[in-house]
Amino acid sequence: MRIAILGGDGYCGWATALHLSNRGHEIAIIDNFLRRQWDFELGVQTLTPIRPLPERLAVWQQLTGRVIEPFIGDVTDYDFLASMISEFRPEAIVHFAEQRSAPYSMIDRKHAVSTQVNNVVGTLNLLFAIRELAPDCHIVKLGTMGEYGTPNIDIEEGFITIEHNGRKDTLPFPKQPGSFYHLSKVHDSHNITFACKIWGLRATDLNQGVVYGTLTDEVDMDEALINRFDYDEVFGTVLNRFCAQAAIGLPLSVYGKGGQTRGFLDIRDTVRCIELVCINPASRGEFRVFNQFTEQFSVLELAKLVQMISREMGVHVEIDHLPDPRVEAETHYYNAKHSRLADLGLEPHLLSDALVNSLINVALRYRDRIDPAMFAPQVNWRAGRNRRRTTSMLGRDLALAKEPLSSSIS
Ligand code: NAD
Ligand code: USQ
Repeated sequence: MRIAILGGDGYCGWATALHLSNRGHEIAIIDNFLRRQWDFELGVQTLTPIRPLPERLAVWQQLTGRVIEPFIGDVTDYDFLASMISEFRPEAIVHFAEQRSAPYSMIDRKHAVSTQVNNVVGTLNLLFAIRELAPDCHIVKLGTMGEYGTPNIDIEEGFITIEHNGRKDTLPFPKQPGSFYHLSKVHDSHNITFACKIWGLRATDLNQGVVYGTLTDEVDMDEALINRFDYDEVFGTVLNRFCAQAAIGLPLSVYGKGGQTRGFLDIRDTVRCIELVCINPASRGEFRVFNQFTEQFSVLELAKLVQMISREMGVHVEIDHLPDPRVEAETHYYNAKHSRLADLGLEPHLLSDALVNSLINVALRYRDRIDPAMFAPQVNWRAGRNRRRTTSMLGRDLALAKEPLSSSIS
């Protein structure tokens, strides 16, 4: 298939692009390197030394003989997006190109606005461009399990059948997101549902859980293909942070009681899920929702797991309970359905299978690059304005995002 990966220089996008290319699909990567700019703005960097995109792609081509076509530009720039679609003519577009950090979106007004503008406008542009230029193209959109929040009932896959005053209907599952970032995904879901209904587009919304792991078969082929491993307080996800903390003997930073339970999946399953969804597309006019995760854990369970494995490796780490900087339930019911990807053939990897190789060993390998100052949570949900350290990029990032660097660097 011809598949365009929006956000293909990022964590999920890079691993997915390589996997699909390796499987024989024709791949284009679309990215404007906004994420690399956000790291610069915040003064943070991935633990792993990721290479510039042209270098990554050249190494991939040398190793496999496969070409991935880069289109460098901004998906919030309609003309750029439309020209990419006209030139590449994708059968599926996988949309990863959004600002994906909840803490980033909660820094202050400017960051909340730039997150929602980037995410909602990019997705709207995509819907209009597909309607105009490629109405048969399947949209594979990355949503998040965090759209649902933590209701005191089972979470269904996108829709719930309810009876009210003697009448019955199947309706979108209620959304109770926990950050302006998570809210942007809810807005996207509504816009996509509407576009499928009025224009007959085809779309799959993947409500993905927290992704972990660095290695996939493809990324592991060469050091130059290494993927991101974010551990800072803004972009670092919880398991990465615990493994990086363990690697330098710091206490694990559990927020509050640690009963916050989330769905998780291995990056090897992310890439597989995307292929399964692309080769089994939604029908015209259909808006599908799949919950994309494989196991659920509480934050405290994860901390205990990392502590236990570290002990087996000869390192003793403590578990700290820090005041929770977020507004979220610290203990709650959680039971989310996730059978639709398994029905398509997903055979999950388990965390027990990845924790040492894909996380702790990677953290140990690059431990000299760990900056302990990156762990302390500084973004607080209750504050309207956080004093998060940023560079002078702050006011410029949106303006830069509006100026495509060039339409292609092929
Ligand atoms: P990431 O930040 O590593 O990658 C996103 C990429 O998109 C970056 O390379 C960035 O430069 C690019 N981008 C952002 N805005 C853009 C724009 N306007 N135009 C062009 N490129 C743009 O994020 P990720 O972890 O790979 O996440 C990818 C997607 O998956 C996001 O939508 C995220 O919400 C979703 N998701 C991620 C996780 C996770 O645990 N990482 C979990 C659930 C859902
Ligand atoms: N947490 C800690 N200690 C830490 C960091 C986080 O206890 O040092 C807690 C948080 O309070 C939260 C949980 O761990 O309860 C998960 O936080 P996270 O930062 O790992 O993940 P989250 O903010 O939910 O966001 C990540 C991705 C996002 C994606 C989401 C999927 O950054 O793009 O949408 O996971 S989900 O969680 O299903 O919404």
